[in-house]
Amino acid sequence: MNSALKTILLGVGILLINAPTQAQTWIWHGDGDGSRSFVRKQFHVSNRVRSAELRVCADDSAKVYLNGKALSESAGTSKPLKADVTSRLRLGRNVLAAEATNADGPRGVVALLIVTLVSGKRQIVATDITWKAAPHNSVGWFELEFDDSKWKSATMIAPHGAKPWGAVLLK
Ligand SMILES: [Ca+2]
Repeated sequence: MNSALKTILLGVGILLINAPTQAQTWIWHGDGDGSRSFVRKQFHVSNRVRSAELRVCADDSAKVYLNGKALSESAGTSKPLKADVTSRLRLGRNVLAAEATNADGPRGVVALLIVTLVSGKRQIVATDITWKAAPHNSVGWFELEFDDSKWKSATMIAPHGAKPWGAVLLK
């Protein structure tokens, strides 16, 4: 293969990899202070799921829950969570939640869930200010049935890819 073609293919590859990563942002609650942040997002799956991949990273770490079930105890910058969650999604309402903990310095949590439905349609659930966030937990806060209407909208810390973390979800 000549080098020009290689460059073009590499460029297309990078575009494809980066395409679903524009939306997700590092989030936290309130003013971005505090050593722990509880975040959650309800979303709707309208058709049967062909495949679903979840990636989550927190500074410094996070416990991650999908539909009330724990997926990871320690999704952190050195080892982001990367999981096939195809069998864990359900038709209708779902909830993705994370308890992020910061030891010191920068803090935040970023998540990207890419769902491909049997129809071929792709659905993306990514951390942004539409997530709910709180400095304290409540009973059942990571469960589907939990009423998060009193929780505030999450605060954006930085876009995914920004320093000091870089594109951690693509590693
Ligand atoms: Ca930190």
